[in-house]
Amino acid sequence: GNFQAGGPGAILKKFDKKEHRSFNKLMNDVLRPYVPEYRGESEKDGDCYIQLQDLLCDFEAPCVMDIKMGCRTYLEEELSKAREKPTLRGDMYKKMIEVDPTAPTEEEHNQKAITKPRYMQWRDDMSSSSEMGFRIEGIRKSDGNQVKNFKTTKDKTSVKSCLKQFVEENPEIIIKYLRRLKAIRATQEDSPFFKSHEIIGSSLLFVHDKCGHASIWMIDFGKTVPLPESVSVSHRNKWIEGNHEDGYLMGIDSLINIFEELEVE
Ligand code: 4IP
Ligand code: ADP
Ligand code: MN
Repeated sequence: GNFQAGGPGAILKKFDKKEHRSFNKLMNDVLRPYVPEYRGESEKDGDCYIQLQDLLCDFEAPCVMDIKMGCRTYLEEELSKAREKPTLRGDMYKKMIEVDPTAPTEEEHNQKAITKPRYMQWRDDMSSSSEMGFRIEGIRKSDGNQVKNFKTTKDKTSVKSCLKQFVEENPEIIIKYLRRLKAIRATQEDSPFFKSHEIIGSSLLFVHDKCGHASIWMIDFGKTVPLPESVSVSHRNKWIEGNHEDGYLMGIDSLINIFEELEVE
C-alpha cells in the first residue's frame, strides 16, 4: 500500500507531488492545527515518502472513521484529460457492476470498460457525495474490525444511522466532535490556503476511544490543487464545469447538521 511505519509517532506515506506541495503550504497556514504535522521527506528501500505525525498514537484502541469530503471526487483536470484522451478502465467497469449490474450503458457492457470520470461521477451519485457533500469511506472499530461497504449509503437517514453507530450514542464524544467540526469550519472560512485551492478527495479523519478522547483532522491532499489566478470558489455553490467548486463547506455544513441532531436525541 501507500503507507509504512515511520519513526516513533510517525507514519510514512508514498511521496506525491501535489500532496507534498499542499503539506508544505499547510504548515504555514491557519489550518496547521487541523492537519497531521508534516515532518519532511524520507527514503525507504528506494522509494520516496513524506513523513507525517501518526494521528492515532495518543489513543487507546481507537475507533476511526474516514469521511471523504466534497460533492465531487475527481479533478477538473482529470475531466479534460479524459476528454482529450479517453482511457477505458476494465477494473472500474468491474467495480461498477459489482454494485449495480444495470448501471453501465449498452456500449459500456460491450466494451466491458468505462472511463474514470464516468466511474467517479457514478460513485458520487450512488453515495451521499453529490447531494450531501461528503460520504463515509470506512470505519474501523476499537477491536480492529473494518467496515467499508458504504458505497450505496446515500440518503440522510442511513448516513445518520451509521454516524450514530460510530459514536455509540456517547454524548461526550458527540459534543467533542461537534466542537472540533465547528472549529475546523471556522478556520477553513478564514484560511488563505482553503480560499486558494480546489480540494478534491480529501478526508476528515474522526478518531475517538474509550477514555473519551476524540478529535478530527483533515487528511489526504493528493488531489488538492491551486485554483487558477482568476478563479475563486465558495466551497458551497453548485459545481458547474469550469467553476472549480468542490462542495467541501457544503459537506461540513451537512455533517454539523447531522451531529447537532444526534446531540439532542
Ligand atoms: C477509487 O475508487 C478511489 O476513488 C480512489 O481515490 C481513486 O484514486 C481511484 O482511482 C478509484 O478507483 P473506489 O473507492 O470506488 O475503489 P482515494 O484513493 O482517494 O480513495 P485517485 O488516484 O483518484 O485518488 P484510480 O485511478 O487510482 O484507480
Ligand atoms: P490515500 O491517499 O492512499 O487514500 P489517505 O491519506 O486517505 O491515503 O489515508 C488512508 C488511511 O490511512 C486513512 O483513512 C487513515 O485511516 C490512515 N491515515 C492517513 N493519514 C494518517 C495519519 N497521519 N495518521 C494516522 N493514520 C492516517
Ligand atoms: Mn486518496
